[in-house]
Amino acid sequence: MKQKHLNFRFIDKKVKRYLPSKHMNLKNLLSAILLFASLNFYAFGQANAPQPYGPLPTENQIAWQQMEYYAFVHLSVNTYTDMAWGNGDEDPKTFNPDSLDCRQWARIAKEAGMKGVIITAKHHSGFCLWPSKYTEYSVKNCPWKNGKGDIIREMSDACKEYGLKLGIYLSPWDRNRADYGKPAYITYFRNQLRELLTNYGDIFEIWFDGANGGSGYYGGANETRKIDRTTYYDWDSTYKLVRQLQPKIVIWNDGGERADLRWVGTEAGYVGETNWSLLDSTGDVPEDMLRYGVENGNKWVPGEVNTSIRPEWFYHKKEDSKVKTLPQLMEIYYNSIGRNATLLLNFPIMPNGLIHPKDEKAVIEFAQAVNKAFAVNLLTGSATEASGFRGNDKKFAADKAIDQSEETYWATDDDVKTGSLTMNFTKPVSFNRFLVQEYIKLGQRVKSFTIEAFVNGTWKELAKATTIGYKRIVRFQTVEATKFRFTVTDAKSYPLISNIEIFNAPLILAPPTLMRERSGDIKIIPADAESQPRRGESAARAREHQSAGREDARAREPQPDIEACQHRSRAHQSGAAG
Ligand code: FUL
Repeated sequence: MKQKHLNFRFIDKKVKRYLPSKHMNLKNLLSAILLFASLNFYAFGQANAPQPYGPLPTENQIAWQQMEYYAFVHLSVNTYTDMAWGNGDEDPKTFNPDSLDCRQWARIAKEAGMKGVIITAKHHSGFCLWPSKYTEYSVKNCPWKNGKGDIIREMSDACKEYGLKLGIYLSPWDRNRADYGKPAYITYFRNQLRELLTNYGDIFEIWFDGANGGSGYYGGANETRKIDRTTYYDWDSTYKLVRQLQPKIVIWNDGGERADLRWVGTEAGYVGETNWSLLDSTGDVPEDMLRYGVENGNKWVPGEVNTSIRPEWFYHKKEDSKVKTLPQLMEIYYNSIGRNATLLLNFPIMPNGLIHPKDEKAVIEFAQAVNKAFAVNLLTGSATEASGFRGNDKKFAADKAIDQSEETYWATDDDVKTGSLTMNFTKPVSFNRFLVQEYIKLGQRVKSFTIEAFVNGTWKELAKATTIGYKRIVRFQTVEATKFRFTVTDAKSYPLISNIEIFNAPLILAPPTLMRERSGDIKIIPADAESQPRRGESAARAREHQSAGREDARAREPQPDIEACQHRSRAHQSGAAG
């Protein structure tokens, strides 16, 4: 069914006899008015406003999701011992980032297109990057700035200068404290939270890492301590304190009570292709729920993809040759921001207090490639038709999905869970990326969709995909077409589509990646499987491979055995956290 436009020829005939004339009487005039009104209603009705469906995001979660991309910085005493984690007994005298420049970090983040920075105010070592009044294990007792420095202050000032938001990582596990595991530590932890959430301006996100390897210095006890992570931290009360001090904050927590954001179950830089922003508010969250969310979950807990630009979180010189390549970073982009998550990309800070030039180069090239890929939305100005729209009300018509407004959307009637948008181009258009967004303020609804291109007189399926959420980007090999069709094939409730765009991303020229699987087989992964027809193939032949391209896309979902080679195990998954 096409969009219903007013048929003026039909109107002409029908109303001719009612048009005002010198012989017209009052009765006829009234009838004419009524007829016009009803025809107008038939053509463009007034629909009921769409109602929320299922759990909804808070304003804070929406503001956070719109940030899309932000930085992590890791710096602590273990930067100077070349360890992944500090034990808690590292001498503060070793901590001397003599060229420390938070403005360099902020500049790089800004130039890379990031919207904020989350800093490890306290990592598991317990060493504090700010002069906390509750401990001596901090910058107060290090040679840097003769113990007068405050890295959180410098970071906060730099963020303000560069227009970035500030986030704080405060490790609940503290390997330095003698009272860790006892009730007194919770008071200490909350005192520190109060300092951090009071003295440094607005904080957009707080990170409560669930890692706990058990062993530590613990004020000289040098032992293994287990805590019951379901009760020890009393997260409920801590969350209240956090929200009271920072009403606009979002809370990340992978270890305790359900917070505002969820870990996606891996640090390898991807979330599931299916990604519901929902979880159940109680009960365990196994890895697959973290990865894919829970379709019928009762709480809005969207995923954040956290990964490092190098293999580890802290700086290790030996990793100077292991900075992620452009194709790897692009892959991460599509598998995080392109799959309804945000991307939190880490910079390990060098012992001198700076981001390594190789990391800077990588992240700037990454930003340029993303900008190029999404520079020109080829749907702008194309003629749009919907299979139908809500109550025939122009407010919900097809063009609302291409009007560049976040507040308008194409919507179907209450009982219609499928439907399509077709774009007609005035001349053939080449493209290889599709971007789509749901109006998540009223819930996440779409379960599956397809995209097709009209090539040489027939519709060819480019891809089949599942969830959308805040943003979904689909890649496929370049196709040249005169029409494009997006079809919602299943949804939990009538879909609300706020935006669709298509792009022709340039090919990324880089060598393929070689990966050894557990079986011993070597897998060759092309740097850019899409963007252009396969080498040596004509465009027409390449188009026949569109469905094969879809298979490629599925194969890119990291498989468990491949992933095992990439994925560092997390101590808190081992159960050591108690
Ligand atoms: C993990 C920690 O153990 C790592 O050191 C790092 O901080 C990462 C972001 O979270 O759980």
